[in-house]
Amino acid sequence: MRWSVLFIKAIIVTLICCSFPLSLVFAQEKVAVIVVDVQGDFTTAKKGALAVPDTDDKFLKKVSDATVKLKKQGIVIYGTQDWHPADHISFAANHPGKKPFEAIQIDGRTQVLWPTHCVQGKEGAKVLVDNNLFQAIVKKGQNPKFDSYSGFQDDGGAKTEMDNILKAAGVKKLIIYGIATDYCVKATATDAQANGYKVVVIEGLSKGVAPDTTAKALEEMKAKGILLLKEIDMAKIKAM
Ligand code: VGL
Ligand code: ZN
Repeated sequence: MRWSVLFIKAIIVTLICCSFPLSLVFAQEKVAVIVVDVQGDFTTAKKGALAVPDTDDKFLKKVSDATVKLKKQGIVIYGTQDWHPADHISFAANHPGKKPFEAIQIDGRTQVLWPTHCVQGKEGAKVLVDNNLFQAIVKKGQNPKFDSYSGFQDDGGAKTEMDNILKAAGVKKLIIYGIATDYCVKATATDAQANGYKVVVIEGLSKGVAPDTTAKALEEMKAKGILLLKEIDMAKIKAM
C-alpha cells in the first residue's frame, strides 16, 4: 500500500475518533444524588431539636453550593425528608420515664429515643436546600410504629418510593450526603447498595451525631464496598 493512502487513512481514523469522544463510546452509567435529611431540626443553624454538631450556616452553604454545581452538570438531585407524626415511636416524649438518646428494645429491635423532631408540617421539618433543585423529595418515617433512617425502607420493611423512582430513571450510581452520617446517611447508603446501586458517600458534605458512631459508620460503609470521598471528585465517581 502506498504511503499516501496510509496517510489519508490515518487522517480519517483521527477524524472519526475526534468526532466520537471516548466518553460516548464507553457510555457512563447514570449518576444521581440523594441529599439526606438536610432539615432544620437536625441543624445548629436553625437551633434544631436534634441539632447535629457543626451543621451551621457555613455547612449548609457548602451543601447547597455542591448540590447546585452537581445539578448544573446535569446530575439529577433527589432528597429525603424525615417526616414524623407527633405520636412517633422514636420520640422519647412518647415513652414515659425515658430520656432522649436512651436506647430501648421494641419487638426485638433497638430503638434509639430522640428529642421530638421533624414533625409533619412543622418549621423544623423543612428541607433547607432550595427545593427547586430536587426532582423528588422522598418522605420517610410517617408510620408512628416504625422508625426509618433509610430513605429506601422503614424498620418494619415497608418500602418508600425511592427505589422505584431511581430504577424508572435508569440511575445506576448514587452520590449520597447529608445528615446524619451515623444514622440516615449510613442507612440510606447501605440500602442503596443492597438495592444494586454503586454508592459514594461524601464525608465533607455530611455530619454525624457523635464521633464514635460516625467513625464506626464510615468503617462499616467502607467494609461493604461503599466508596468514601472527602469531597466531590467526578473523575473518581466516573471511574467507580
Ligand atoms: C435521623 C435520628 C432520627 C437522621 C433521623 O436523619 O439521621 N437521626 N431521625
Ligand atoms: Zn427521625
